[in-house]
Amino acid sequence: MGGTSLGSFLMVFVLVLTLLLVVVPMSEAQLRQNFYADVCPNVESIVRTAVTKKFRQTFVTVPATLRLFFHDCFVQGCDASVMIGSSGGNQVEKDHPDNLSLAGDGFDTVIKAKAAVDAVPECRNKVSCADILVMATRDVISLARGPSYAVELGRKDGLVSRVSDVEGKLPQPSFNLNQLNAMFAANGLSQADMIALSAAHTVGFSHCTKLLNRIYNFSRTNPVDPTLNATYAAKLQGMCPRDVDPRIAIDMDPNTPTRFDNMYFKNLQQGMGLFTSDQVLFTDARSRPTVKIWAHSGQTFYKAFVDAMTKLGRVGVKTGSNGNIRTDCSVFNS
Ligand code: HEM
Ligand SMILES: *[C@@H]1O[C@H](CO)[C@@H](O)[C@H](O)[C@H]1NC(C)=O
Ligand SMILES: *[C@@H]1O[C@H](CO)[C@@H](O)[C@H](O)[C@H]1NC(C)=O
Ligand SMILES: CC(=O)N[C@H]1CO[C@H](CO)[C@@H](O)[C@@H]1O
Repeated sequence: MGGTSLGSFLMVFVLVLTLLLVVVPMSEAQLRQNFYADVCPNVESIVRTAVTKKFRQTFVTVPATLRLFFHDCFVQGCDASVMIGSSGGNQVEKDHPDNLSLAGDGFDTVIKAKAAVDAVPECRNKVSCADILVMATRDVISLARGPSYAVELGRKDGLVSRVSDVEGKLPQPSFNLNQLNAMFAANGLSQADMIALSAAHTVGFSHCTKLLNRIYNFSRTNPVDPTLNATYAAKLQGMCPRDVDPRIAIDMDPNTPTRFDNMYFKNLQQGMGLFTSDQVLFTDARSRPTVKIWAHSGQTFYKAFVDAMTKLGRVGVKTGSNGNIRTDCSVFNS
């Protein structure tokens, strides 16, 4: 070994070390708790007050905000791009058919919380819509008597929202376990994260049209999905007749529809998962053990859910010049 190779070894070593020091923290995108402590110290209580007021007007605030957060993060990252309204002929994320039932109350919750934040002079235009959506989501979960947790903040709002970006990014109710795992893995989420997050279906509504195939047309030999509880299937047929008005929606958790609890997992054990993508978590032997544990222990589920929500909140976060702070959450800054 000559002096040159030792020299180049050292140079490479120093280079790699420098890269590690610089790149690793940057890839975490600098989210942290109390991000607004200096510029808008009361932001979390301002948002909570606005969300609580909206919650008292309608329970739909809870599922609508929670689902809006999920759809935001899975398409182009948690950057409030889902909130952009279409203008002229430009189709944006929320115009995609998969947005169905992104209930207006979710958008309204963020817009009202943003107005409350911006009404405080020192906070005006300092807090991103993406972060307001994260805080509002945390608040609706605890208002529905789910877990309370601290959120990481520091996201910027995205500069792009295209309907074409939604294609293939959101899970479908017909998905099997492999398809679910693949789509969540593409967002850095594990099977356990996927199962925990799916329990969001412990609150909220589904349009009948999303489950008709399971109760009337499942297969030629058996029109009702055999993994569906027969008593529940009959009840669903009562609420959702074949020719149902497509605007009719039903509770996704028939037992405790307004409570954020672990009933979702207990329902799965009874064959009462509403979608194929729900029930498969119990029928597939790879995910069943997790369902059983969380059906048994609400506290264990809560911990897994909070961890998974925190990871979901880190997906595709914008910082620096690839984002900004929108003055109106539904319009790009001009
Ligand atoms: C795992 C794959 C998932 C699939 C296939 C799926 C699919 C669906 C579908 C089809 C609906 C009914 C929409 C309608 O008919 O209006 C729905 C509703 C809902 N989803 Fe999911 N979802 C999934 C995961 C999630 C996750 C991870 C969350 C949040 C963390 C979530 C939150 C919700 C909520 C809260 C509702 C009720 C919306 C409302 O009442 O306005 N879902 N989901
Ligand atoms: C059931 O299947 C038939 C024939 O395949 C189709 O015409 C009908 O629209 C389907 N109904 C539902 C509710 O999916
Ligand atoms: C179907 O649901 C009922 C409650 O609605 C329950 O008593 C029964 O055990 C369930 N059947 C199966 C096979 O899980
Ligand atoms: C809330 C919302 O923006 N809904 C839109 C979802 O997409 C359909 C078209 O696929 C629009 O008609 C809805 O207005």
